[in-house]
Amino acid sequence: MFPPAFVWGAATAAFQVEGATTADGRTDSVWDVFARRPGAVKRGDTGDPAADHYRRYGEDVDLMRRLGLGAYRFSLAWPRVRPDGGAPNAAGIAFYDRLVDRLLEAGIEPWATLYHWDLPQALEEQGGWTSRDTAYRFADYTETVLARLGDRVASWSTLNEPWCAAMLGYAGGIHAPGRTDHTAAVAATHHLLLGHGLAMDIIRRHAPDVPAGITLNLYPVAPHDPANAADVAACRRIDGLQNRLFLDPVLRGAYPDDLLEDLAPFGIGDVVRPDDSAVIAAHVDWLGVNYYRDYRVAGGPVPGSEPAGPEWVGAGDVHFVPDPAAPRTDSGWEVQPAGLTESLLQVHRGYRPVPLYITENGAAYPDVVSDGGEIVDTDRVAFLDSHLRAAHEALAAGVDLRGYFYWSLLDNFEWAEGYAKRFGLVHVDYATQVRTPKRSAHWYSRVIGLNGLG
Ligand code: GBH
Repeated sequence: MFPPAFVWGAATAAFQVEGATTADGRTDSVWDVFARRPGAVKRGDTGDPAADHYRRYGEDVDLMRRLGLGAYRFSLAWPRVRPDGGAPNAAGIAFYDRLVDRLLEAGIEPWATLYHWDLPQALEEQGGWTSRDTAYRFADYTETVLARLGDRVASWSTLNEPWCAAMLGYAGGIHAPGRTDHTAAVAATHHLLLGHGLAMDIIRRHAPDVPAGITLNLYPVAPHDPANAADVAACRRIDGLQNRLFLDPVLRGAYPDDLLEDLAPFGIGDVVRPDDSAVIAAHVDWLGVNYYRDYRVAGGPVPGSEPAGPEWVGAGDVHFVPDPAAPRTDSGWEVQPAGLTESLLQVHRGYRPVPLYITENGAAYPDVVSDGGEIVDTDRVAFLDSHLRAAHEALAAGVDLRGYFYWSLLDNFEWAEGYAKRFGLVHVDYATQVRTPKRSAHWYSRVIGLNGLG
């Protein structure tokens, strides 16, 4: 059993589900432009049609209600709300107005994320997140959203996974805007966090009673050989870049000293101004943890390992070591439920007390259709079951865990992987846009009804 007020939800993100990328005044985001770059996204997939959620949100809310979801975590598209990062666009904001009202009518809490990676392309052309000014433009956008929806949203999140936006987008070249410049990625990291802090202040002014926080993707990191000093050092660096670079400024008020040193050659000292740390450390009411897998790392090559890619800025010689015993999802990621307990404990033990939500956890699996037409995704059911047990273990260890959001409600645009990787509880036939709840949806619905695993 989970605690009585535990929040059960599912998540999506604007660019991954909405489609309708030119409707009602929306302009290009960095992802529209990146997806048109040959080779950037598998099979040349783009943000259209996605799950056509922009037009089918009513049907989707009905589906959520039938599944018994208590909350729906979605993001707003900045280029709908302020096209080109410029003036507010009433027609674009109106979509979120309709969505929020519909959710409230259905008795589902709207959990809104302000930024899930779809920066207006016009702002990227002025430097994007490498420019300090973008943090202030994000604050302006936040102001527009809060003025309209502040009172009706149940919980606000500023950013989703700034690590991905900064490191995969500006250093790894894997995500939009597809840059491969380590100095740019460090500047982007800081300006995203600054934008978070500025946005928190605006949320407080418009919606002082509504809880607000930030969502980070956390991964527990372990040394391949704990007795090997190079492996231990590699572990410190990867844990630093992935977890502490974001957790520390938000929850402790300063970047860790070891990272300031590791990132000095990439200009961290040039972008951080003395007053920024107080802005970034604005009080958050909760921290969102997105959990997918864990990492084992070595300080040099070991059999079966892969060298760290360019997104690991300043990590030096690091190799990621697979666990041959772990099952894998369709994305090739190891299924490591114990890592979820560990990530939650890392925050619980290492930082000030803060309520935690699992804002994403999920897996891609190919659909298996049975004779009766049912999508029998037993792998996903097993994934959910093991991760919910891991979440429950964290609760038993004293972690203040308040809710769980499955990623994702619907099959959707899985970024550089396009539509081939399906994370949904609900299958989407992209040709007809017909929605079919998979076996996992029914299984999850039962868990919600029982408030436990039974
Ligand atoms: C989350 O990111 C996102 O918030 C969500 O939008 C996404 O659909 C979901 O996970 C599933 O991926 O790093 O080289 O392996 C989690 C972090 C970042 C993990 C992109 C997969 C793929 C490129 N994800 N990453 S790589």
